[in-house]
Amino acid sequence: MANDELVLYTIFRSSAAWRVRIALAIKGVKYVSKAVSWDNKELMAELLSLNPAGRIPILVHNGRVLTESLAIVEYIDEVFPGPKLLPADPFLRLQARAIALHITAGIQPLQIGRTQQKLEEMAGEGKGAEWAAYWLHRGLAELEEMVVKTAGKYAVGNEPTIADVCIPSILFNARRWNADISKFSTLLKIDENLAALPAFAEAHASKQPDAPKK
Ligand SMILES: N[C@@H](CCC(=O)N[C@@H](CS)C(=O)NCC(=O)O)C(=O)O
Repeated sequence: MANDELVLYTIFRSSAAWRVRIALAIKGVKYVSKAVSWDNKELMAELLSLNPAGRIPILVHNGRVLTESLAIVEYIDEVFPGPKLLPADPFLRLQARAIALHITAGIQPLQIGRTQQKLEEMAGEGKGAEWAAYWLHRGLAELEEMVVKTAGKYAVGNEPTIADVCIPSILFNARRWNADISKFSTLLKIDENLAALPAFAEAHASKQPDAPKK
């Protein structure tokens, strides 16, 4: 794996790219980070040629184009050695995937930029942010109830899984859009435990080369 070439199309605060950064960091895999800017026409043409959905993350591994963050995380887990993100036990694996899907399919698309923009066009200025805060709060309230049943130190038991890969960025978005998450104590504790792990710290939005300098 020493000669593998990996290029990640990313943006520092993209929640979907953040998941892939965590998975790569957990496996200790080095990659080249290509910061995307939606205003850069040349880069956008390149991105669209790789992913017709025009979305990030895109991971190019030895010339193979990988899209969809959860599919990429599973690929990374299968291809690279290191701690496993999908538990060996089928029921624990289901729980980890169910949490990951609740976040990535059940919450994230409702609060993303393109959803907010369309809503503002249809319902008026300021409605996009209000909508995002509502769905983040509701989706995370549901998630809190889920993790109360599954959590140990992390979302499912005491080892980080694909579920945990999805947690820091959705809580970051909740804070960004002013959703009140103060009562979700299990989620907040998991987030704190994850933040203490070097791979999660390294993948944080604030640590990315394209993050605004303070
Ligand atoms: N289901 C996709 C979602 C990807 C996604 O929504 N990416 C965002 C950044 S977090 C994006 O590219 N947004 C640009 C757009 O929606 O046009 C995944 O998990 O990879």
